[in-house]
Amino acid sequence: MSKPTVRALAVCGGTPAFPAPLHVGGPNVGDRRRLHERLDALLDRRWLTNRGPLVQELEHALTQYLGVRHCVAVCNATVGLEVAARALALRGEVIVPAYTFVAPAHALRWLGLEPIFCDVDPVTHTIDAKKAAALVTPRTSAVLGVHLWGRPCDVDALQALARDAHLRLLFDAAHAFASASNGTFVGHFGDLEVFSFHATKFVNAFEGGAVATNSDELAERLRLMINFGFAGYDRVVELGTNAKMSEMSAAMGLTSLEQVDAFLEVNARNYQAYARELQSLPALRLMTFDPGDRVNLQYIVVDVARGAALSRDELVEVLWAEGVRARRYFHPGCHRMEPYARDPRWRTAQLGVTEALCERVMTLPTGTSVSADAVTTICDLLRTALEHATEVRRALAARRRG
Ligand code: T4K
Repeated sequence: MSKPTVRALAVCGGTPAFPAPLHVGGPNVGDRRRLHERLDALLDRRWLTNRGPLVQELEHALTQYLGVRHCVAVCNATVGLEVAARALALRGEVIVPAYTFVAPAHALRWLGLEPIFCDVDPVTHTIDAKKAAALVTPRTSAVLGVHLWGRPCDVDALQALARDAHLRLLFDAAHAFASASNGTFVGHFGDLEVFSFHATKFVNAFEGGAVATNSDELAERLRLMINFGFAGYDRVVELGTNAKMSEMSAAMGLTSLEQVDAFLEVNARNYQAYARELQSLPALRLMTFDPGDRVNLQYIVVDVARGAALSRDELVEVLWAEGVRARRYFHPGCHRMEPYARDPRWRTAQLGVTEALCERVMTLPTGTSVSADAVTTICDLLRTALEHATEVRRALAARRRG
């Protein structure tokens, strides 16, 4: 497709570039035949959940892939975080980044713990370990880092903080399956790490997750807790819940896991295509990563420079009109969401980096549902919009007036 003229932009009355919407997080499907075989087999077995053979196979495959001692499959990462917090006997306050999806904060609050929101690093978007250290009080029991965008946190600094302040350290690794820091896979850090296998994630199990740990003791507690505390047919030895993964989810998880290399390749191809195309648009800065890290590139993260011809929100509106469902992840920051926002502490808190990122960052579609040509088209749309900002802004205002 040749570069669109401003008149061809959908906000200016043109035809949307993508008749079927392109999503951030459009699922990676994998090999359907393998999935169907697994689904047929599980139906034939009539064993649908409660740590059936597919869940066991998935857990084994995950531990093999990551080289970690234990992976406990769970129904989703949010409940996985709740169970993890209980298994670690957290109490009082837990330090979490403000700039992330709301799930980790909610998981803590759901348990009656108090999330203490910490600002993030402006370059990596992950929790700022120095600022986290300044938030430690006698009531703090843990730090919960989030490997945002699949990029490992500064694990060394956080491990040092946890050791020196006698805190537990856990990671929300929802975005970070197959990511690694200096050759060590995410899954090995802190006391434990929680992956998400939600439909939109790099590896998906429709809904699902896994808690990875190298601690035998924690793994045992987690296994009891996710199954009502049952240690045998009718023997309950712990407070528990139902956080089990179903066999159907495990079937999808295994099918997805078999394709990790292919997914990594597609994400790298799309990332390079975005990097090439966005090079000529200095107002749009594509997130870059440390050479020592391996990142699964499941998120294409673009920082719209302050002073760009169009704002992040205007660009997102232009893209939505074209069928490109760019997201304002993670606006407006967890501390600005309920129930936290009503707390005077968070209403008045100044988390400068988080607030700036919330205003400037957008994520663009990638994954196996997005071709390299689609990436070029998306970037051409952005280029045309930025080059004709005055006209685009006028068109946006007219659309809003209806
Ligand atoms: N920690 C972090 C850092 C997280 O980002 C998340 C979840 C969690 C913890 C909790 O993990 P889980 O408990 O979910 O395992 C989506 C996901 O629902 C959510 O899982 C994810 N993070 C978050 C970043 O994105 P939403 O509400 O922003 O979007 P949603 O689910 O409507 O999906 C995004 C787009 O994907 C949609 O516009 C359409 C497309 N889509 C979605 C689904 C479900 C598809 O094309 N097919 C699909 O099946 O939360």
